[in-house]
Amino acid sequence: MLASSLLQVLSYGAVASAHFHVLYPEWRGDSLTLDTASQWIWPCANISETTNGTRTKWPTTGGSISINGSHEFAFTYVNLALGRNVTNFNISLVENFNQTGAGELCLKDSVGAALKEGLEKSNLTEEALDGKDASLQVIQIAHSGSALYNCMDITFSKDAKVLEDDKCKNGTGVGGTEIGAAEAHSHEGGEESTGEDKKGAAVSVKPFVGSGVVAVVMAVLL
Ligand SMILES: *[C@@H]1O[C@H](CO)[C@@H](O)[C@H](O)[C@H]1NC(C)=O
Ligand SMILES: *[C@@H]1O[C@H](CO)[C@@H](O)[C@H](O)[C@H]1NC(C)=O
Ligand SMILES: *[C@@H]1O[C@H](CO)[C@@H](O)[C@H](O)[C@H]1NC(C)=O
Ligand SMILES: *[C@@H]1O[C@H](CO)[C@@H](O)[C@H](O)[C@H]1NC(C)=O
Ligand SMILES: *[C@@H]1O[C@H](CO)[C@@H](O)[C@H](O)[C@H]1NC(C)=O
Ligand SMILES: *[C@@H]1O[C@H](CO)[C@@H](O)[C@H](O)[C@H]1NC(C)=O
Ligand SMILES: *[C@@H]1O[C@H](CO)[C@@H](O)[C@H](O)[C@H]1NC(C)=O
Ligand SMILES: *[C@@H]1O[C@H](CO)[C@@H](O)[C@H](O)[C@H]1NC(C)=O
Ligand SMILES: [Cu+2]
Repeated sequence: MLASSLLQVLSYGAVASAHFHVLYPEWRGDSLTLDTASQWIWPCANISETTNGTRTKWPTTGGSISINGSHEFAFTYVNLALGRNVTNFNISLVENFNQTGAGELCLKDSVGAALKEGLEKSNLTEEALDGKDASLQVIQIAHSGSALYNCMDITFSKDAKVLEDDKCKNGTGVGGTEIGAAEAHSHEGGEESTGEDKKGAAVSVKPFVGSGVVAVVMAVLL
């Protein structure tokens, strides 16, 4: 009996600790229940854009992003790919971010500066973005070092708004901190691999010292 309840705890732990839900914008599909889905599969949990077909209108100045994490902490990235059926998530909206506390985490309006910078690099204006389809990719890397993926399909709209406060909350004890590049290199033991995974995951398309640092500077300047 002890053994079986231990087993239950372990298997519950394995499931509960290995995944995250996307709350907003609506995700491509429920990667926890769809048969062929797995959050371990790059770039979008093996869910194609047409599985569900839902696209959320999202502001051209950057919209809200809300997830429900199951880890006490996880390095969290949000990337953007412009177009449809795309795998080139080369615009980084959130990086070097350490989600702390399990539960609902909502970024209401904090990705605007990074989006602006990504558009500039892509030679696109905010006006040109209006009406364009795109996909967001959320990556979480937990203590095990493996990366989890989920994607959300959007259409940029100058008329779309960020979430209202009552729909965008952080759960009790949930928050996050910026990881400095130096700090991110200073893990010990098992966590060393998170640094490597990070590079492999989001970063085939960008250098380690990326736009996040610049985005922070911009956020301060703006
Ligand atoms: C799309 O997927 C989400 C998450 O699984 C689900 O809530 C929603 O009902 C789906 N929509 C359609 C049109 O299938
Ligand atoms: C990915 O999804 C396809 C169907 O869309 C399926 O045939 C394939 O087995 C899935 N891959 C994995 C590793 O589950
Ligand atoms: C987040 O996930 C936990 C565990 O599955 C669940 O109890 C909770 O209701 C979820 N919160 C939201 C806002 O979806
Ligand atoms: C996206 O891919 C799906 C499946 O591979 C395909 O049916 C669909 O036509 C593609 N859409 C675009 C816009 O290329
Ligand atoms: C991330 O947050 C967790 C929980 O607060 C902390 O233990 C860990 O050291 C943090 N990691 C980094 C690199 O900031
Ligand atoms: C953007 O434009 C500049 C100057 O015309 C060019 O050097 C650069 O390669 C362009 N970048 C992209 C991503 O197209
Ligand atoms: C991202 O890739 C797309 C095409 O795949 C390209 O048009 C765009 O300029 C790239 N943006 C950056 C910031 O590299
Ligand atoms: C949730 O926490 C993150 C990290 O501390 C913060 O950036 C964000 O603004 C918070 N969200 C809300 C709705 O307060
Ligand atoms: Cu996990």
